[in-house]
Amino acid sequence: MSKARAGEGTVVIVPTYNERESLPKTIRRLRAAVPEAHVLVVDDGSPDGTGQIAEDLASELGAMDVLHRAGKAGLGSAYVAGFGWALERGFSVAVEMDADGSHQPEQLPAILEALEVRGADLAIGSRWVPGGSVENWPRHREVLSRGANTYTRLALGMTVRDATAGFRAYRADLLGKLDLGTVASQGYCFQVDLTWRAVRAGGVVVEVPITFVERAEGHSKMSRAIIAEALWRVTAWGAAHRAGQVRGIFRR
Ligand SMILES: Nc1nc2c(ncn2[C@@H]2O[C@H](COP(=O)(O)OP(=O)(O)OP(=O)(O)O)[C@@H](O)[C@H]2O)c(=O)[nH]1
Ligand SMILES: [Mg+2]
Repeated sequence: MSKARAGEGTVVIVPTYNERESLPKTIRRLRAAVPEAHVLVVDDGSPDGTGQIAEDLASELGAMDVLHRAGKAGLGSAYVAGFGWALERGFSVAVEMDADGSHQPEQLPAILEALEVRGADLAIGSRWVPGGSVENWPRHREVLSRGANTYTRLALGMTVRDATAGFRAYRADLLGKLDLGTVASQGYCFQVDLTWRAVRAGGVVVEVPITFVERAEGHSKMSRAIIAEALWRVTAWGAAHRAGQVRGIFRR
């Protein structure tokens, strides 16, 4: 049975896979930083027992639910499930946040403010705008992230500087227009996919500088397969977009 109340409000969706050390700290910091936000953990049957830890936290703290899924099905599908849950319950804002401490809950108010004050439909916590940064990242990670974002900007013709970023807030009205049932991308590519859908749906996208902190505990789920997925999908979307533009020119 869900403990969420229906109606207005913000829900912070936190996907987890083997985050038993990080999750409690992250959720407590989140509750202190944004006490009014509801929390939804989407756990994919973590073998380390993160799902039960999340349940214990929900009983202790309240205003928190846990969605348990049978097995590891990817970050993208965890968020799509979480968004569906949030839209069904009438939340007006849905936030994406990692459990591993990379996204600092104390910076969430600034992201949410971009929705309230700057008219954003999607506010992205960005590493690659002035004032944004990364802490404790090896050089190769920075090169990869900057390179992926430059490639994405060129391939898709978007102006967003950090389209792979995963600390972000969506207005539910925008999410409802993004045809979430057709999202197939999983890793970083999921973030690019939703940014691209948001831009094409006419959403106002605003980037807010954040400091991204490398995880201190647990293990990264990033892999060569996730990088390869981003590369081929972005290339395919870019090619389809350019082909559409060319057809448009000939139709004039
Ligand atoms: N439910 C669910 N959560 C996942 C899955 N894969 C990753 N996550 C969670 O998504 C968040 C981001 O995953 P990370 O492993 O930190 O991946 P990343 O942030 O892209 O990579 P790093 O920068 O190396 O940490 C974490 O909270 C993970 O536990 C998945 O398949 N299912
Ligand atoms: Mg991480």
